[in-house]
Amino acid sequence: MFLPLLSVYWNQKGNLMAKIKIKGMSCNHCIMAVTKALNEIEGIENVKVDLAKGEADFDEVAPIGMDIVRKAIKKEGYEVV
Ligand SMILES: [Cu+2]
Repeated sequence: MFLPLLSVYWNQKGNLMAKIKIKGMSCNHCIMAVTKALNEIEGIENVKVDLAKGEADFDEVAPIGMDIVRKAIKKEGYEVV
């Protein structure tokens, strides 16, 4: 099962990019925690978190399971929506 994403697109370098919505982020610590959690997942690179939008963008260099992403985010105390 692959990640049902808010949006998936190819950037200028030809990498597959993904965007997910995350609930519960409120400060810089949250950005750091989410960024670290996502970067540790195999297949995810170049994580960028937008606190105001409650979104995270990243390169998807290999197929990523939604359950893995959900669990990693939940472990930090946030929720993928
Ligand atoms: Cu915070």
